[in-house]
Amino acid sequence: QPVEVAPGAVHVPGWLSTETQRRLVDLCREWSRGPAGMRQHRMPRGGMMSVRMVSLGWHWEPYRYSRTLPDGVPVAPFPSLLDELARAGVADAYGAPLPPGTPDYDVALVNYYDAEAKMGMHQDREEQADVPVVSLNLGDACVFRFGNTESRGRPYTDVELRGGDLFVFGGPSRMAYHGVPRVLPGTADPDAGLERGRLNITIRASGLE
Ligand code: MD5
Ligand code: FE
Repeated sequence: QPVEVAPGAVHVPGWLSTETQRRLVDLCREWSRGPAGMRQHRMPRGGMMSVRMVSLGWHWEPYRYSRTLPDGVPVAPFPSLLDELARAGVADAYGAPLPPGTPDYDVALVNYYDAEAKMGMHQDREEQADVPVVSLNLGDACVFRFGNTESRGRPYTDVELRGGDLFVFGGPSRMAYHGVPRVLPGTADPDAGLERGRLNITIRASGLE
């Protein structure tokens, strides 16, 4: 039941089984622990991001990738499960697998949103490869704002993303501005493993060596 929101931007509601959601929530908890675990980043102008993040494969911070955290701690490895889910997600969203020769998925950002967290409109432009981004959603629903490639402003489309949903952004939508204006607290399925807050796993190909 894929829904094309814009060319190359496809929402697949209810893509993850309840069991896979629980497994991913457990893995997010593991990835969040330890010195390479979840942190809150400072933006270049001084404010703190409200979303908490952990990176796998490459460390993302505003606005660059590196192999180590600022304190020299190595980044946790990129799990092959996320490559498998990303490829399966693209195939289901687009109705065709990624073409041979597409660079491999090698980085994931796990974003945790509490009830008050938001993400401003931005582009994902640190990657050097033009490969669709895959977004997996767990826990509370949110309003996801999908914009245009020209500016942070209108036109945009607001989509409700719920726990278990898949979203794939590629082709002409890869450089669209997007953000999360609000979380919808208390909307998570209690059987899906996350009682409060929203987790988003965004899987990407960095195109970096
Ligand atoms: C989130 N995360 O819900 C979103 C989901 C981020 C981020 O935006 O950068 O961590 S991933 C949404 C996304 C990725 C790449 C392209 C587009 C959307 N897009 O073209 O709209 O926490
Ligand atoms: Fe983004």
